[in-house]
Amino acid sequence: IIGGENSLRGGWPWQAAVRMRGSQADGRLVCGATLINSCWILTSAHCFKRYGNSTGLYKVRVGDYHSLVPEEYEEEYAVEKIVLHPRYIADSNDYDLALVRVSGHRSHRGVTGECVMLNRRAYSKTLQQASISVLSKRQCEQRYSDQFTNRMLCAGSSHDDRRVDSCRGDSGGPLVCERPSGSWVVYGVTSWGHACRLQDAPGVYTKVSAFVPWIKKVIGQ
Ligand code: 4AZ
Repeated sequence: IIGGENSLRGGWPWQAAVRMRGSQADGRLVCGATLINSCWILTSAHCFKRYGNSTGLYKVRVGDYHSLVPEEYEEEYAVEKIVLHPRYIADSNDYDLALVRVSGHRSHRGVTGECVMLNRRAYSKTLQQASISVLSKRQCEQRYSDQFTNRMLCAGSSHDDRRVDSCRGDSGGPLVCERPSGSWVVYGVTSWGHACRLQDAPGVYTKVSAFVPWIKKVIGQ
């Protein structure tokens, strides 16, 4: 996130992260994700483009705030299953959604590889949050023309002077909205955009509402 702020510890209890497991890149951040029940996380399909969708390569961390400090509430799990949306095609941004089933076995927290990661790219060490506004379909189409489909929504900063945006490392993570009742809804999954924090280039998110039947079918309820 660019232009965001530190989240509160435990403030977004459904926030999860897909990280590399084993090898020298242990712990390296792959993508953000959202815990949608006790076994499944929602993320974007393009998260598995680079290293493939073999479950042994990844682990899922939940409850994290400071990526380098093992904290009381954080937990890591092995990955049991990765289900990419069947209509997702690599190199397209459409249908950019995946479900990951987390194993019941907690795995060990690895910290070694993270120092490597820190040297490679300057991701924030603490979980960030930012407030953005969802734009109309017409505004998104104006900016992205036919790349923008019915499976997407776009959102950006409402203040020109303090622009905030999602960026590399945020992919797969949630765009959430609060209902008047106070409950929160996963509205979007961070997917793509033309650069980050560029004026007139809102971030593009997978529109979760278009996938509710598929999600229910996969997670079996
Ligand atoms: C990325 O590279 C990325 N501002 C994520 C979000 C956006 C752009 C790029 C949207 O993962």
